[in-house]
Amino acid sequence: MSNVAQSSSWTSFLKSIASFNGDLSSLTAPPFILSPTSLSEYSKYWSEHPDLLMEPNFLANSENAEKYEIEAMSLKRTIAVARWFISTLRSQYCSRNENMGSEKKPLNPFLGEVFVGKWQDLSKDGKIGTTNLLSEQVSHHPPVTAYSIYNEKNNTLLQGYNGIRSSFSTTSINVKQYGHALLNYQNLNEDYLVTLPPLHIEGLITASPFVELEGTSYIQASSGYIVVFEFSGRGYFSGKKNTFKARIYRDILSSSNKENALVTISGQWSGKSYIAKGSTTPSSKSDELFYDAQYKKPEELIVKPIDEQHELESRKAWSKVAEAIKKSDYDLIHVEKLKLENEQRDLRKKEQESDIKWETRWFDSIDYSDSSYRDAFTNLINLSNLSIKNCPSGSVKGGKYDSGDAKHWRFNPSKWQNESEIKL
Ligand code: CLR
Repeated sequence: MSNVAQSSSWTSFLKSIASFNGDLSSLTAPPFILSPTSLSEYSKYWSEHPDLLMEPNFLANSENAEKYEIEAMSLKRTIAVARWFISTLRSQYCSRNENMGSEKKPLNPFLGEVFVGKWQDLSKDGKIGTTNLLSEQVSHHPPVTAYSIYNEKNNTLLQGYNGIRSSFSTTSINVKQYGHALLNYQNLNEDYLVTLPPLHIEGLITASPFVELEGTSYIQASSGYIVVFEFSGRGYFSGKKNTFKARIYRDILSSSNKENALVTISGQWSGKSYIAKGSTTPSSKSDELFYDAQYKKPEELIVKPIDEQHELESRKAWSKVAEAIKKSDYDLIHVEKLKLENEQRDLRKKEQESDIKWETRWFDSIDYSDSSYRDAFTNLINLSNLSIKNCPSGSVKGGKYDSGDAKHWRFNPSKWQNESEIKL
């Protein structure tokens, strides 16, 4: 075991996890496990392969297509969306390990913190266009981040929000994700609902934490097709880490029997995966490569230099804390964090005194408890038989987690159009 793992700061951190109240952000961690990056930045992981996110646009139905052609094309687009989803996972769940040596504790965004940037079109023919990211901390207790990823050229909008609830079990931290992503291809008149998988953090005893995905994620298409992803760590499907199996069904009804799968995909989401027709598991020897996560590097988001940023922009607001973390200066980290936290506390106090509520900048909380209300989301919820409630992502309707309010964060484009202070 490493020195770090045996250090008193790590063992006391482990003890505090064992007795904590569920809010990971409230834990004081030793400096070597702190990341200089705020959680509000993590929204960028959804689009580090913009070409894959745009791909369904290039698989449109041909004019006067017959029914079977339309069916075939919507299946192709669903496969493309599944490929994009798999392509996000390495960035989402492995990038801290790859860039900083282990999973880290991100900075806990303050209410109203924003993070924005863009991906330039790297294609030769210019058909991808620029993709913009807007990320905003819409709640602090509990932490919730909302985001909008918009590509004007292809009229494509990915929006979503996420929060977590965690618990501790003997050697790992179990994390349930709340929220979802909604994908709209306006030119295709097609929508997708993406749910977020549960995960657990392993490697705590040895002070080298890493994430393992578990359980299920769904992608429901407005065409009816549904993709069911099953995740597992080392040793369940095979001896390899980060494995998954995905099955695509004609609709939720046919998904009750695995034999009904039209397409089966399997492999490692951080490595190679394969695809085959029908319900048999594809093999690396005889079947087609579905995705290779190591083949193309993630495209980096372009973010303005800090001195051009607004006070609410993540990297600017946290710059002194981030510097202190990079220097591993524990006292300075503490001092700079306290400054920020006190400022926030004062702001909230002033708001309370004058009876003003903090207004979110680009997102609205929409209450779906009125069952006569209809939009793309309610349509996808009905198709998928998933819960409409704000409960663990991917919970089924009528299941044991189907409870809570029915409020979800949605992007409000007119708020962004009227934005005068924050620039991309
Ligand atoms: C945030 C939303 C992203 C996907 C994602 C990836 C990693 C998760 C993160 C989410 C939430 C915060 C998280 C992190 C891994 C570790 C970190 C759970 C879900 C916790 C707070 C860190 C705990 C401290 C350990 C390093 C011991 O789309």
